Amino acid sequence: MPLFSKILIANRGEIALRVLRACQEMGIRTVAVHSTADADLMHVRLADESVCIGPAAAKDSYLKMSAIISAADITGADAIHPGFGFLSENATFASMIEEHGITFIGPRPEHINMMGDKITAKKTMIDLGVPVVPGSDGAVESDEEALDAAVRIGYPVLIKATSGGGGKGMKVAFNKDELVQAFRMARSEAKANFGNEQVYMERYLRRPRHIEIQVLADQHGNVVHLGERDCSLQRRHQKVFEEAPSPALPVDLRNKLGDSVVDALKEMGYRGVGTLEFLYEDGEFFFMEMNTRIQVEHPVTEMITGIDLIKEQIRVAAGQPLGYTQKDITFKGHAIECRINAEDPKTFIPSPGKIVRYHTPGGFGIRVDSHIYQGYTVPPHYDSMVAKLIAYGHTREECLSRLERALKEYVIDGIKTTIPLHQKLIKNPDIIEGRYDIHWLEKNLREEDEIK
Ligand code: MV4
Repeated sequence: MPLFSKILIANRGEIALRVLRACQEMGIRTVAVHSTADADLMHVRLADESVCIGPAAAKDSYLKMSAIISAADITGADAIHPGFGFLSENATFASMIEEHGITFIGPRPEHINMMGDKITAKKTMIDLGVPVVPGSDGAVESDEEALDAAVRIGYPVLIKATSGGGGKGMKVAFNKDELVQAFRMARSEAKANFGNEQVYMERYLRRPRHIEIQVLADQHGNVVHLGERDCSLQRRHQKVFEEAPSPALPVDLRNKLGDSVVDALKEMGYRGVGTLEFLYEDGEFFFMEMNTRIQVEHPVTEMITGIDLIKEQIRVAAGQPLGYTQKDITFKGHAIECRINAEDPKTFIPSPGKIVRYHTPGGFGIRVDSHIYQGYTVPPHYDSMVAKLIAYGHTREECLSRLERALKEYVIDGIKTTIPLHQKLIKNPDIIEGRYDIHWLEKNLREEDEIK
């Protein structure tokens, strides 16, 4: 079956280059689209064709559906890869593309919509037998309903926006005196942030880990899982450091959860890549949300499975069958990703600007996914992530030692980066031992501040 002849990459930065590299290896021509601030991006130089789609502000370029679809029409692209962020989980965009006779490299619009609504996502997973955080039965609309639900769930409870995700507008209530105010605040923040005031409630887990499962499905009903990633090290809901496998997860639990997730997605008729996010506490898993896109941290899964997730995304979007089953997938060794941001490593204030000297680490077990180069100017308009440093080792210890020496080799001069933060992190006894939960990083950054 022929794949696509030309793919338009509707993204920027590191992931745009990652997709371009996959296309080139597959013999597929590429179209880069970029804003006026991004003409110097590496993938724009390497693409077969490029189209400027608007000014720097994302809403006028990378989020402008008409501009992107026009660029696809003009260049004759037969598929669009949305990357992550921007329009990657926009069901309207996916439908519009398909109406133009262009393939959206991603799930069906119905599944994007279904998972974009967090209440529907949870209900779906409950019905399909996936373990879910105990909570309200759907939306909570009034003070009385909130109080009733909290009694059933048990305090502390967490109030979340139906249209949310990424932790925005979440409120904890430890008792009934705190609940009504928390409920009202959550609703007004949800309205302001997402234009939808609907909220739901969950039992608040105090010190869980964030563990997510990678899945891959073709259009013929074949679904596999590619194991988990531990993404507990976050700051303000931004992941900082991710690893696979999780240092906290016994192998039998991984297989059990993986099988349950695969069964659920088969039943749904899902296609494409996806990630199910769970909280893990005291040996128990609780589904929170599903992301219907490729994720930033996909490389750690690639390193321990040997599967190129971007190529698989392209193949299944073209209708090709997976060609392997769950028992063909093996997990080997350990991989860790450090997200390197153009930020002050202490204050996290963005540090855009010109890179005057650049030297990337290399050698056995080291991978750098990045679009930056010497002489490149990091623009101030977008996300501050400029590189992902990924280390692989037969053991977690070897992986950490490779990271340590690669972080030492890495030279990025002219801007501030979070490399020093990672250097400190990987020398911390808790990190070395794999003893951390979702609050570990912020707590440790706070304590460091207090010492000084
Ligand atoms: C939770 C939770 C505790 N209990 N849900 C934050 C982002 C959003 N996707 C879900 N989040 C959380 N949901 C229940 N029932 C704690 C968090 C949370 C968190 C989750 C993952 C990684 C980092 C986090 C940091 C703070 C809170």
